[in-house]
Amino acid sequence: MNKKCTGCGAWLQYDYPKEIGYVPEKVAIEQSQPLCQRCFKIKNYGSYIPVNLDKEFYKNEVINVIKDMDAILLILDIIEFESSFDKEILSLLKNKKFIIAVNKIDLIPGNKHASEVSDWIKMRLFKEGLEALDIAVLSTHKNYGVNGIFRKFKHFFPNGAKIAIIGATNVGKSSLINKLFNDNRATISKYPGTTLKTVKHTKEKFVFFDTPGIIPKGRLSDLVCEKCNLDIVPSNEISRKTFKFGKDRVLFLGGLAYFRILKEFDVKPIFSVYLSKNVIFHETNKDKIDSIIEKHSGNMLTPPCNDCKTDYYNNKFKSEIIEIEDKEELVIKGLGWLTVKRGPLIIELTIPESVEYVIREAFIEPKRPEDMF
Ligand SMILES: Nc1nc2c(ncn2[C@@H]2O[C@H](COP(=O)(O)OP(=O)(O)OP(=O)(O)O)[C@@H](O)[C@H]2O)c(=O)[nH]1
Ligand SMILES: [Mg+2]
Repeated sequence: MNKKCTGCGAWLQYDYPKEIGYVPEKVAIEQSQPLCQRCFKIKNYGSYIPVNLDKEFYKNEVINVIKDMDAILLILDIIEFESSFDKEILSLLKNKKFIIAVNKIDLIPGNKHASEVSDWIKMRLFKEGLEALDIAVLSTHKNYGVNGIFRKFKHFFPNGAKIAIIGATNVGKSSLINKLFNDNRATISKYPGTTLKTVKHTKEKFVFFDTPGIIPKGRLSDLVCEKCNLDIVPSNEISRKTFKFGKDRVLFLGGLAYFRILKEFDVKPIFSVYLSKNVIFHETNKDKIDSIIEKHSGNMLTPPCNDCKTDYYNNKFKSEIIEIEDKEELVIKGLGWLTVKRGPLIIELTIPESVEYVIREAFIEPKRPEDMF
């Protein structure tokens, strides 16, 4: 069969039910544009069907597609910004014309004007030596900014163009396709790795190529089971809690990571932590760290859940001393971030060794003292 699934791009086949692209023979014969069984189940039942393809498979697919393009549309996720602004992904933009779209702005806590978001992105691109044709601010959930993107392409390419939509897994590439075409053609899901091969969509003189997401390095959310992954990656409102802590107080972020305040100066530091609502905070003293992990991981300290905690704690952990100044943020990739309101904040952070963190100029200023613990 020489057809691709319109939902995920996999080549359709009816011989191997456990392989990607499987569609029952009867459906393949009767329907002109059948969906593979996996897409059918995701779309109709919201089921999750994991696919074990390695990182290189997705990356090579994207590298091949962009060779032949007039332009690239790189989608970033404002909430998972540091993972989606991955060096490997940015390297694909070299010598290409590109537009950046920052998606999921509906999840930003507080009021942030679109122009503030795009100025901040411009500054981050400049630091990487990159210049976009334009920057768009987007929420496919709220249908905000979608038509603006198409207008930008028409402006820069009045004769039409071939455009690859690329980015990390789960940033909303396929969601954008569905909004651009005002239908439900692409399979989208809460889980990373939904699109498997490139899918081509034509609109007026433009051809958009929805590509599989690239798996960035260093995300904590990739170390837990699928259920916990959903709990960690914010899909609706983000929780913000503000703390004023003295020396040797410890804050657990679920059972995933914790940090201890190492020093206290004249006044206690104040900081806000932003995480998915499903990650539970727990405050304690330094002497209780080990006993709390032993007694409460998988229940009071969750995620990780009881099913994946053993695998999670089998990772090698690192403890690193980090100093964060006023108006700076510490971002733990694939988990969340912490903004310092009154610093300096000197902590010892304990996270799995493969997880990366970044200190950046604050994007979101910590707010009102009334939500302070
Ligand atoms: N809050 C919010 N969620 C969004 C938005 N856009 C997409 N999502 C959600 O993000 C998740 C991933 O969306 P997809 O469109 O499948 O992402 P993708 O980039 O195509 O993912 P892969 O195919 O795995 O690379 C889904 O749960 C979407 O509902 C948005 O604007 N706001
Ligand atoms: Mg997709």
